[in-house]
Amino acid sequence: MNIDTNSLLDCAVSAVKEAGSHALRNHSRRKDILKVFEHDVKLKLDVECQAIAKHIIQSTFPEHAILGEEDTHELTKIPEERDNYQWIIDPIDGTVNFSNGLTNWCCSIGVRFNNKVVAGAVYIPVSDELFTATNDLPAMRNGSEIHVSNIRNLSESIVLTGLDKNNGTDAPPFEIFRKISLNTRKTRIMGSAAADLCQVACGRAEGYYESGIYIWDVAAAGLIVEKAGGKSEFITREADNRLSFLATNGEIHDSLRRLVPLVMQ
Ligand code: LIP
Repeated sequence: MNIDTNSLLDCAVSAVKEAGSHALRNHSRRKDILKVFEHDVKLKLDVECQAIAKHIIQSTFPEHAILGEEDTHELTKIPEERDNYQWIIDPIDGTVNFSNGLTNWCCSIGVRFNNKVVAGAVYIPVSDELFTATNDLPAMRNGSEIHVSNIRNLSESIVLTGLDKNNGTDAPPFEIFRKISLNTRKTRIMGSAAADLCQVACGRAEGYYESGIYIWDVAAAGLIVEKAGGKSEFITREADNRLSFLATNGEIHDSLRRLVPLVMQ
């Protein structure tokens, strides 16, 4: 059954706002850590915020599938759904930022049907910015339409990225970072993929590239970039479901893309 994307978006908006606001209200508990990894942490608030989002989604759409970052223990088995809606939740994207008191983090929820994202909402609580899009509505920031920038040259562009450190310092991401830095006006690592993509969507940066991320980092915000007039694409998908993802204002897409596969494994 096809559902009006407005209903999906309304539910996604309630869920990101409730979950994101819960994290902000409980900022004093940001160091309550469940698990420490070499380059990451998992917080009690990650789990709580996901539960809040799930409860809202399940109350409205009980038959829909949910893929939440905090439920996914076996990363080789990320399920895809056919002929059903699948809600993809990142309760706190930028958990390390949040836990350390840095302000760039967000809550992100995308809705897929037959593996195509049809609605997405990203809420950045600290700046109270809500980014939204559906496949038939434009991208918006706090209810006003947004557009990517019209910068055409990579040399004048700001590109946001991250460094996937899993394979050590000789790994391709370090070489890609060097190339991007040398060919753009500025490269920035801000620590939240979904929030970064929203910056591209509203014209504050021209591009985003990162490897070693997961579908919940980019599902909602990839659509938001596209509906703001930009372009996004999955470059690779590894056996463990880690992804390389590129999104731009469209104008610099080919130039930025040319820097990526040269050093890709
Ligand atoms: C984070 C991303 C960030 C990336 C981190 C991590 P999390 O998501 O958004 O850009 O560099 O490795 O994946 O884990 O905070 O939801």
